[in-house]
Amino acid sequence: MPSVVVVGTQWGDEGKGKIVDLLAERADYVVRFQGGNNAGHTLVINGRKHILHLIPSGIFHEDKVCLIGNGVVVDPAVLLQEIEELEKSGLPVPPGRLYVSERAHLIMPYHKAIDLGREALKGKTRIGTTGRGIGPCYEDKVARRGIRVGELLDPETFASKLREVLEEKNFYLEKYLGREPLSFEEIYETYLRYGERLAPYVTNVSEILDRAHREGRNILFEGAQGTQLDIDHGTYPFVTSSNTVAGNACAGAGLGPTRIDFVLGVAKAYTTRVGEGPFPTELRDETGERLRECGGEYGATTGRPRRCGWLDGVILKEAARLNGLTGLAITKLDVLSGLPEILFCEAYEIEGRRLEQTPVRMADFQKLKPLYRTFRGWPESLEGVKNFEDLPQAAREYLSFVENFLGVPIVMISTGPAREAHILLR
Ligand code: 2SA
Ligand code: MG
Repeated sequence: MPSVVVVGTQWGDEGKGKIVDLLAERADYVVRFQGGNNAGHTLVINGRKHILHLIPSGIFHEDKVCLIGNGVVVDPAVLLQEIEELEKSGLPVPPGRLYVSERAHLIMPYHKAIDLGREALKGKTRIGTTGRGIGPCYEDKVARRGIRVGELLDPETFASKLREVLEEKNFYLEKYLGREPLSFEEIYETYLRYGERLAPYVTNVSEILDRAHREGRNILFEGAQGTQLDIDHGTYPFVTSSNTVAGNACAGAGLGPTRIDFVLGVAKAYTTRVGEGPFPTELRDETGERLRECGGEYGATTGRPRRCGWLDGVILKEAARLNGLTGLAITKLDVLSGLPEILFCEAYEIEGRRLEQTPVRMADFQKLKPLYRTFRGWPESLEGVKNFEDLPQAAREYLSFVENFLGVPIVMISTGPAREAHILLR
């Protein structure tokens, strides 16, 4: 496994954190390449629950180097707090174990204020963002007025950029969103202190990766969110503000596409979504509630209850195509235990026509009907199952169908939250 990219195939929360944690055992470097602290990876290690938002999950393996790439948007307060909390729980995070790209963009207090202010103003038409300032930060990056981590280390550059940008932001906050203007001095002082503390971690991540690749090291790219939240390919505008597809591992970390060997897609055995936006296989009934309760489907970042539904083959096929998946990891199979039957969406129907891909216009989603294939459920618990052959027959039938439908081999199955609860297939 030289370089592997792990991505979510649905709307995030597929259980990527656990898969990355397992793969990290064989990796030398674990890299985040997009998103920010809108991600939340929950890991259960030795019975203890840890939630990471910015630091790659590889941090729990002591000999790995964790990298935050240029494509990530970094809230320095969150990053420092995460480092502190890990250290408090007995896990030191010295520079050398963690590096942050000097080219990553900083999430500033006005990004959060704008994110929250806009969502409040939109009311019913809101996106349902995580409120972490992700979108406004990426906007500034693309508009070429963002402030990068490297600039925080030079007080003069930082002051002049902040002064210029803040004038515009305060105008927008006050006049358009009806919010209080933010103080230059306060932000400046606070962020300079962040900068001092982060300085030893800041470096050129692309160079580290290039060297690692030349030395034949194993690199693991940890995607955040999921394919249907991709800014280009997802259910726009109900998406996040970065490219979540595997291709962005290269741009977001500074490594060329010829350096990637394997793309692993993570799919939950059913579907969930948090926030607003279309969700064709959503279950607004008891089965949906049962999935939420049994699966503990509450956001790791915001605690919001996740919407739940059947597995959607249409979006999984899109994920296989958009990411060029070489393998699939199925998570939370155990949550389906005890359901009398299990439905799988093979295609959609719209105005009497069969549709094999997601529509481009939001209005069309309202007219969709999922076309389901029904599978037998299984009553058995999957606890302790370590081989595919030992799964209940109905579970094997379901998985084999999914594998053939997508034309992507299932390489791993997760059967519970603990590190040990998984089956390796190849
Ligand atoms: P944003 O904040 O601008 O990225 O929000 C835009 C949309 O993207 C969705 N989004 C997510 N969906 C699922 N999981 C995410 N991460 C957290 C987690 C979510 C949480 O891992 O548990 O805890 O609530 C994530 N991040 C962004 C978001 O819901 C919007 O629909
Ligand atoms: Mg998550």
